[in-house]
Amino acid sequence: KGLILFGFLFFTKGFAQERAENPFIKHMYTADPSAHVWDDGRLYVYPSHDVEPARGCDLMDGYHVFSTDDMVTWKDHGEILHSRDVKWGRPEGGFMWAPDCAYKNGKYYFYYPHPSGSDWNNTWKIGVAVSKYPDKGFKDKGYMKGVGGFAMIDPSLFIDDDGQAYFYYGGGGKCAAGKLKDNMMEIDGELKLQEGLADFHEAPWVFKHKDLYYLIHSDNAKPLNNMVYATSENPLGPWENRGVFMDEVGCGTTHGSVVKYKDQWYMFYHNQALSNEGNLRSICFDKLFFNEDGSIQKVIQTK
Ligand code: FUB
Repeated sequence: KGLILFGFLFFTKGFAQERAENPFIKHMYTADPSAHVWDDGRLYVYPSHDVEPARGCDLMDGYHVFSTDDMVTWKDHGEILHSRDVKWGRPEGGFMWAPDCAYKNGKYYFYYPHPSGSDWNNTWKIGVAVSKYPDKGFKDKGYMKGVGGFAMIDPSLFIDDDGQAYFYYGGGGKCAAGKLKDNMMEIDGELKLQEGLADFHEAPWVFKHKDLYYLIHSDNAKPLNNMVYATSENPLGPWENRGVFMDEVGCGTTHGSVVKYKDQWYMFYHNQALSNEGNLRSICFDKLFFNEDGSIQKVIQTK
């Protein structure tokens, strides 16, 4: 009997560890997950923080970071930046939207969109905070220069194999990108509108798989957006649209990131499963698989 019980416990534990417990952060509302694997061997997720009451994205006011080394147990490292820490920011706070983080020359650079004045709709900047650590010690260093012209939201960073950093951002139908200088705060040359994307809405994220560059983003499908992808042989395009790889998530927004960890690719995304309310979102992940020809198989969302 003891042996049978041991076998049962072993089987259920193994099964539980294989499963993605979605949403995997349950003690607070989170959205727009940007996932990275850093040199310490852990996978870190930098999301937005939705807060109650579910009034809209105006109350989002600070960022937490989460990490894991087994995709099962997640650590909340606490708040790494709040609007009160941003000297140039909107006096009333709020509107700390979808962030990303990059590692370069021994430092972590945290990028976040935030209005610089009370006229929140016309004063957005992409702020940059820097730290020696991935999960603490971030100090605001001001905002990126030479970035603007349209929706200043959804920054994301891609570091190529040769160490060159690329900066992407966009919303409202347009996506722009450019090389970053070594200081990680200035564009080297000019930002370029990304060509070849189809039905771009927002949430660009770039990664590389077998020498091919992939740009994922949300589309404008009604009533709910899907995640689509495009590929290119160049990190700045032009891109070839490859279609939907993840259906709508049951939420008014969709936004995510793709990362490889311990030989498995994952799609991080959010839904509203915990609240049933589009302004109180929760982050999830599921496995992502490629076909031999480089196309992405449809991501199956586990609930
Ligand atoms: O979280 C605020 C906004 O909602 C993001 O900037 C968009 O991508 C959408 O997810």
